[in-house]
Amino acid sequence: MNTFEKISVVGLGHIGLPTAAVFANKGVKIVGTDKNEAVVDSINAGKPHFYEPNLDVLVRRVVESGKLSASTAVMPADAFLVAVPTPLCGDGHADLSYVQAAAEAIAPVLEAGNLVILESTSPVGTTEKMAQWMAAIRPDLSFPHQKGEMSDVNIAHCPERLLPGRTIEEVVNNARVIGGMTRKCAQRALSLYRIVVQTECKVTNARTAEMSKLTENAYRDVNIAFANELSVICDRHNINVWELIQMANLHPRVDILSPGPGVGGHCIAVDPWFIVDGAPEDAKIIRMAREINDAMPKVVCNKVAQQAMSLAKPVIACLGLTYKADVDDLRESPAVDVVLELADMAVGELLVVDPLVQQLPQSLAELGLSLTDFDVAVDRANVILLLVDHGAFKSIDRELIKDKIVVDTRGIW
Ligand code: SAJ
Repeated sequence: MNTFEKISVVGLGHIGLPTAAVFANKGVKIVGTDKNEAVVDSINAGKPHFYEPNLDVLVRRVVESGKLSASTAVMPADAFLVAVPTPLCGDGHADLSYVQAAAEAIAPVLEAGNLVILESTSPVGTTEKMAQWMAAIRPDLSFPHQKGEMSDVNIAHCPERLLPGRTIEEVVNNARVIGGMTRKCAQRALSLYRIVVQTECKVTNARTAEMSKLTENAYRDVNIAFANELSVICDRHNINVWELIQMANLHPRVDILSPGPGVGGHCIAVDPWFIVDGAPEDAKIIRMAREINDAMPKVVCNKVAQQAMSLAKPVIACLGLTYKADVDDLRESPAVDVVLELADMAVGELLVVDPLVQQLPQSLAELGLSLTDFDVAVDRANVILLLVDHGAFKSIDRELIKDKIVVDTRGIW
């Protein structure tokens, strides 16, 4: 019952592919599925379709050994791992259409004794919905919401917590929260993760597991919002917020995070909304934190506009575009929002610099902007706006900027 000879991974993206490769490397036969044919072809040729340290070597190895193969159709297996996107709709709801599509693709090949695990970050109740979507297609099988511990199919939620850039090691070394729709579902999911996970696995119910992932990211969002609110208050009182935080953090029970131009990435800026959406009356701090963090790009732009007013012809070097330091990821980046807003406000000429970005996002390219070399931008600009604390910017020669207006949103100078 608890042996998994063949696992189907549905969704071969930033989470699904590294997870599939790590399981395959442990000798489990993995049949991966992705609706994108180009992704499937690339994986079957032994090549990941995105950059992640060490993933290329691992994928080549497991494809060559026959342990990993990909297809656009879901194949029968002992267990199914669903790692599809759960983006935010414009109205603040989670878009569960990818989870539903995955459930409906798995259902036809399900057999009694199978285990289905949802890894996608999901609003509370999604795992139950997934069970219902499968049950609607397979009335011949029983599911946990119908037969509890006696169900033919076991279903669990085990949220991914992988940090891009470190996914291969984190699949193995990150503690996991495993939430079963029943106790047996959780135990079976635990035995599956034990194949690869070398650290603690906490077993709970599906709803707690769903909420735990949302809680982790909302916790961080709220704490960053506190730091951002402090920075606005400090500006009003002409206090250096970085110095202030350093002082306050000397207290043994205070640990304030860093203010910045806002919160980006595909997780922290998104997941708290799933909590708000599920409990709009009660999620007061969580909603406000999102609003505070989302307002930060505008705060930065107003500050730049105010400082640039004294200049006849402001030329602003915007340093950094990615959502955080030392990644090449532009998703939900507040730095991009700042540049867009500055262009909209027509504060001055904009020069955009990011050594980690090869191509400007469409929204910026459409404005006629292009990437400028650091040296050229700093030489030409009379305003230096630091948006991302990339290592390359931390070590610049301060002489270069000493006669310019500097707005350092990350407190590195
Ligand atoms: N940020 C600040 N001030 C800080 C810390 C971060 O402004 O003091 C900003 C960053 O610049 C960035 C954003 O917040 O724009 C998020 O960065 P992050 O490093 O805090 O988190 P992510 O989005 O890269 O990854 C998070 C992680 N979750 C937590 O730390 C609770 C990661 O472990 C999760 O796997 C990931 O979300 C996810 O998949 O949910």
